[in-house]
Amino acid sequence: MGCCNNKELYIVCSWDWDEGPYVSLADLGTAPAPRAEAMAAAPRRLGRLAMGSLATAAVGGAGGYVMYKQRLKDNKAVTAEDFNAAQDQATISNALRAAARRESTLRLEMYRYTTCPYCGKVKAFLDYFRIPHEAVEVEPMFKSQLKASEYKKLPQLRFGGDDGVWLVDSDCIVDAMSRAMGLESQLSDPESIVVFGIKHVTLNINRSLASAWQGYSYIDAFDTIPLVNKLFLKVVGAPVMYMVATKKTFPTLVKSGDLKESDDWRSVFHAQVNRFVDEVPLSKRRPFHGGQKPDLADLDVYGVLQSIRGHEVYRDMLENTKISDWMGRMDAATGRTSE
Ligand SMILES: N[C@@H](CCC(=O)N[C@@H](CS)C(=O)NCC(=O)O)C(=O)O
Repeated sequence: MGCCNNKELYIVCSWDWDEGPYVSLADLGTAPAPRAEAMAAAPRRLGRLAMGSLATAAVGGAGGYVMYKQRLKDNKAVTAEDFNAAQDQATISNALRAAARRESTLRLEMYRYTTCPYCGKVKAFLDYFRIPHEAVEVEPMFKSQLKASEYKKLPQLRFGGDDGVWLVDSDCIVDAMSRAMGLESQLSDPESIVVFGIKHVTLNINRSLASAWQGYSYIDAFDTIPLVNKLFLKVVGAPVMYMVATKKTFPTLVKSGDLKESDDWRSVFHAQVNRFVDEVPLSKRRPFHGGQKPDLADLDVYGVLQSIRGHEVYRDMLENTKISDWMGRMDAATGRTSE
């Protein structure tokens, strides 16, 4: 994902911000109006435009809110535990063992959003252990790629293609894969680090409308997603994410004592990142949390942070915290080329 999103925002709104009132208002008419007439008509047109914009925003906002509520309901319709339990357990264990040995004959698909921190954890795990898989990008608005699954959250693994079995929920996936690989002890994972700031990452990405919009620019890279969905996602999705961050996530974090009303979100996020580096402490001699090799804490934190790669918040973090050397080492360990 690139940092060109502010430019896109500018393009979407350019009729409004960029042009002088006389030129742009005359351009809005069908026939060229004489200057005096055009100037007299200008306030009326401006009024109509303002009303139109307000109505569109209100309809978009209300529509977004209804969709958001319905989505919360759908997401809760079945739990990950129940969904996983309903799968053919023998097929899952065989598939997991074969995948762990990298000998699977079954197709392994990982359904994800690029920007989902939970998906990032699973992706980092699969990449680090070189477990062959196809990443299937789910279009976040309508999630049509998930038609075959009753469970509606991501990440999800599917073994065996169309009629295959599913394994969902990042913790369930990583636990099951670790067990299949006999890795429990190597991958000890202190609770304090597992929960590494997913909410803080989301909060920072959605701290303003422009930032939330940029959070969706990654979608432009996927040709499988129709243009109209991309636009809808930005126009409706970004404001919804911004509202959720400011009106829901932030008050929840204040209530739970994770944040104070007066906290600067960016500084808190950076302090958290530095704490991860300092706690070990990470250095050339101790390159990973796990020592000479990454452990699950390394993979979790790396995975969560990959969900914002390419966003301004990621660049700012690399430049203004101590994480950058470790990030380079993790890129190399997971086979990702740093850009
Ligand atoms: N406990 C789950 C949480 C997964 C989750 O909340 N994923 C988000 C994306 S980051 C999701 O799918 N939200 C529902 C949606 O997009 O409708 C896990 O660890 O996998």
